[in-house]
Amino acid sequence: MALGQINFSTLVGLCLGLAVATTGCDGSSDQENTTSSSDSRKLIQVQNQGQLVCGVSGELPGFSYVDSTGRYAGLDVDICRAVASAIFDDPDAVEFRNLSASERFTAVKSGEVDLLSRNTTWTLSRDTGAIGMAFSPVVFYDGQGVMVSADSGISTLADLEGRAICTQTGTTNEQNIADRMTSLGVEYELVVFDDINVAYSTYLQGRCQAVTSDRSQLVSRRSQFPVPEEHVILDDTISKEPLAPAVGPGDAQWSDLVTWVINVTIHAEELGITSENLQEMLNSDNPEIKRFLGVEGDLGEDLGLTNDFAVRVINHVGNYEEIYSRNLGPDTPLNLERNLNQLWTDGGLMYSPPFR
Ligand SMILES: N[C@@H](CCC(=O)N[C@@H](CS)C(=O)NCC(=O)O)C(=O)O
Repeated sequence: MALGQINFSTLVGLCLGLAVATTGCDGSSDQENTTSSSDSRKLIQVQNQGQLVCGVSGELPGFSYVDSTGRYAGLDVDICRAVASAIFDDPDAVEFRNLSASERFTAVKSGEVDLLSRNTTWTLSRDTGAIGMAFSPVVFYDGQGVMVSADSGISTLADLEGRAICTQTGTTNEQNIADRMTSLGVEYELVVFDDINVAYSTYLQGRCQAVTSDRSQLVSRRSQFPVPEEHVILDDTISKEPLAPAVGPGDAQWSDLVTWVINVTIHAEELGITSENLQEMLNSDNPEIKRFLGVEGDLGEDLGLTNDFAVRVINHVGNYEEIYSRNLGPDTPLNLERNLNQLWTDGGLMYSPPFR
């Protein structure tokens, strides 16, 4: 219903070049939601599709997987849902596509997916050249680790001399381990797989003495092992893995839209706005909050969205802290400390540019 109304309104706005008033579905009120025409071909296509097609891993609890109720869940999944909320006021207006590491960029370039939200490290060569993604802000600062079995006697990377290490092809992990072992002068055998499940089962069968990946992924995968305590992650963090969503090149407005939806989640945490207190915050006298929530100003319109797009995102998905806690926090099997993923005001790296 809401979906239909918004598509219709958008279509009318686009065809006639008119601004059309619609009503928000979050009960947020009396405030006017203005849908403006858009310069983004991708946004128009997504609006016409009536849903966002989002590329995820689908194999990684905490980030993207199908939970016990059959629903996609995880931090990467919530980014897809946040973008769908901003556009459609509906976090379920998403079709998820599982992509392997080596499939992911082609799927964006070919237009098979509208957004890639798949534990993907932002690097220079992925930003430029033949891959040429347009990356959005980092949603999780990670680093690469190495996991071994607790009784292997391996406690440093040097102990991996002459051993086999499993990882997935098409990843930064494959390249980073090679760099680190070369600089340490350690001879080892790298065994790569296109299918991550095979990489981990090969490790569990003992055919590789170690498996390497982003630390969050090692923790996520370990939580699903038959006996997680039998596996330890070495202290060394061998790389920086800033994980960020990405879209295809050449559509700056689409890229801005995804960027500012992510910024909404971070800025909402900074302003203390949650899905719980949102209605109260809509009555705030604070000019910054009024502008951010679209009670005043037209920040959303400039993105091709409604001015209450932040309200939609926070209402359906929550702020960054809510997203983090739900997927990776102490009540989840991953139980990952926020560390670098805290707000800048708490000593972390999460920082949104101003909403003005
Ligand atoms: N962040 C790294 C690694 C990403 C990655 O694909 N990791 C593998 C594990 S090594 C994974 O998540 N596989 C899950 C899958 O293929 O669904 C990158 O962007 O290259």
